Amino acid sequence: MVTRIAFIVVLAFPIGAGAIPSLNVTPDGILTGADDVDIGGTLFDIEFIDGRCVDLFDGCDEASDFDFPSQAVAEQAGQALLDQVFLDGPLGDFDSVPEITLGCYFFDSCAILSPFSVSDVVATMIRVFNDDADVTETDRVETQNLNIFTNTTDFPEFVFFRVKRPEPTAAPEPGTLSVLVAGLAGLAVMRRRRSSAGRATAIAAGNASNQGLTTST
Ligand SMILES: [Ca+2]
Ligand SMILES: [Ca+2]
Ligand SMILES: [Ca+2]
Repeated sequence: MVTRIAFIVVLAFPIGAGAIPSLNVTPDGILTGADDVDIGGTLFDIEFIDGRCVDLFDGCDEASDFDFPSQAVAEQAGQALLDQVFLDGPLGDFDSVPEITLGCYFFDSCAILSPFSVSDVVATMIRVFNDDADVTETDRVETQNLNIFTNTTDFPEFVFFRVKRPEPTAAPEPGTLSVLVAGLAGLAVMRRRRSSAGRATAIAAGNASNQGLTTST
């Protein structure tokens, strides 16, 4: 009976609960993020990153700079991390050992932050408080204000989370650019030739019909 229930659970889980996030863990066992985190029914690839709000979130000067630009949505994102990512599992005890999350070096707890609003130089953030297992404080999602110039690299107990940004693509090299320009110039020349050839044909046709008119009269 137990086996049968386990079998049903295994079968039902991927359908009922959506995709399970895949955790990104370095060979040293540090959690750097997770792909396919279910936040309100949409899957997001999340990364943990130290730095300053002003650098990590497009200037950190308006709500549209943020991945989750309302308290409700940001809270949902934070809770999703607690429920789906900060768990003890085969890849690491990411619930009970806060300092194996990238950017967290404090044994006791870690606050993983995502800004959702900003006023002047103070951003209001969601704070996923991941506590270690053996103290009375429990994991929770709350809010916190932080100066937009505060660098979480300087704080062992703070790190940001955000939607993973695409790898920066290399700017076209001068060689590639000159080939492109030459190609465009070639197209323009061809177009010009084609239109003057067209004009010549029209003139020739016109002449022919004129001649036709003169012979018929
Ligand atoms: Ca901005
Ligand atoms: Ca915990
Ligand atoms: Ca940090």
